[in-house]
Amino acid sequence: MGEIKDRFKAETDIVGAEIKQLLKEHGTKKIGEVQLSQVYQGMRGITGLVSETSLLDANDGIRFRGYSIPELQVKLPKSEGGSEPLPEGLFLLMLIGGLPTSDEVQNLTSVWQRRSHVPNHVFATIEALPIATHPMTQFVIAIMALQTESQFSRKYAGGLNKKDYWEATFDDAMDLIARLPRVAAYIYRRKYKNGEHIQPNGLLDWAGNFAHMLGYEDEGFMELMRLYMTIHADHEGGNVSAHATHLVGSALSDPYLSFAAGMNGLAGPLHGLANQEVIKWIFEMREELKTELPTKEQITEYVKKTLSEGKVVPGYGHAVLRKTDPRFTAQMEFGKKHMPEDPLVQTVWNVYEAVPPILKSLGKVKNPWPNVDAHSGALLVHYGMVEYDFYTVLFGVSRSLGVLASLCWDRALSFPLERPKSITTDLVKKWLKGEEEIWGE
Ligand code: AMX
Repeated sequence: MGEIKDRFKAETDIVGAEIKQLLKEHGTKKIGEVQLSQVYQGMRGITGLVSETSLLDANDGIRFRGYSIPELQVKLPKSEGGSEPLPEGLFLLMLIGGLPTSDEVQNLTSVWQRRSHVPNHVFATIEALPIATHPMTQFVIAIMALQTESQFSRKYAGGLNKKDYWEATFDDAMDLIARLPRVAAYIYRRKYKNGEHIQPNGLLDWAGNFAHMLGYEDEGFMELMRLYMTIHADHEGGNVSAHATHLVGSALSDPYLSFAAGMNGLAGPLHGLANQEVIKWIFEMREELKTELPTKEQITEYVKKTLSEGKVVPGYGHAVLRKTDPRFTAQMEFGKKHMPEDPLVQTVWNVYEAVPPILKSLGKVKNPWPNVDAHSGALLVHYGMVEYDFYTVLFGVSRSLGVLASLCWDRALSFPLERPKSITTDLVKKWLKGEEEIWGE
């Protein structure tokens, strides 16, 4: 553990010094102009954040410290006999930069195993909720219950030197990531498996152990979890879950409070909840058409019906991406390798052929291609995880890797409170008439 922390500190010191110099020399350089429409339309295209862990290209998709998903599938360490990357490796890459060795990844697995204890009051808090409570709500409440363990919050109350914020943040991030699989698996077993819980297996890696605690021992499912936890981890800094975690963290709210905020954002249907919406939509289509494998023509008609009801086609479109999401492609490859004959998986592929031309024909959808959520559910159903209400929790466990690595960087680089300027439409009208100016605070 000490070694990871030392390397992180050394790396952030170097980057911190570079940023200082860079701002001294170029701090007043303009990097873009903001149009009035962008202010009203979700700040699309406004560059206003720094997030060191990953960068999204509209056409190439996500790159983690410069590496694409296909590259990482080759270069990151795997479990023995496995072929999917271990998410521990991706975390180290995002946290420190540079591809980790197998030994470094194994070391992190042991660190997280040692730090994975979840206090009983967290389980009692979950148990106090009605069983019908959505798994994401249970997940967020459990994270809040875990906040009693925050070292940042305890040390801050005791008078923490600014220079040491990063270290307490780092410790909280490690503890929280280590604990999340146990919390998530507890919610799953409580809600869907009669509360028959499964103890952790200390011999397994982080994602393999998560699969085990969920109740899935199939090696294929464990490999899926390793892939799933890797590809959902980060998508640069502006998406709702990453941005919310960063924003709340900028108030020096500890990592538990900050991550819970991010998870509340992930629970929205335009963000992480889309993965449950996709499979629900496909199940409803199959039921209405009374077939397991609808034809492309039938799918086309069903998509048109969805749109005519004023609904979005879940799993399609993206705020930044303009091509098929490489995270979709990685899952499609997994499907081709492990379950090419599965009718649900084939339906996902048929939907992929049917939807883009229809969305394109609407003329307003900027990206007609599938995103990560269009595929994930079908793979999970294949292994028996049919409880789609739970899927966003899986996404959330994975997302902790990226947003908490980023939060460590935020504190190490001493990023300040985030506080953009907002305006009123009344001010806009006066500004357009030349009566008032729009100034930043
Ligand atoms: N189906 C139908 N209409 C869509 C659409 C889709 N999949 N994607 C975009 N549109 C519509 C928008 O609703 C908007 O319509 P409006 O002008 O009548 O309000 C118009 O096309 C323009 O939108 P956009 O600029 O292309 O997208 P955006 O940046 O505003 O929103 C997103 C992006 C993801 C919210 C949107 O594509 C969407 O709602 N997709 C379906 C939900 C989904 O899959 N979300 C998951 C995203 C990935 C993730 O975060 N996990």
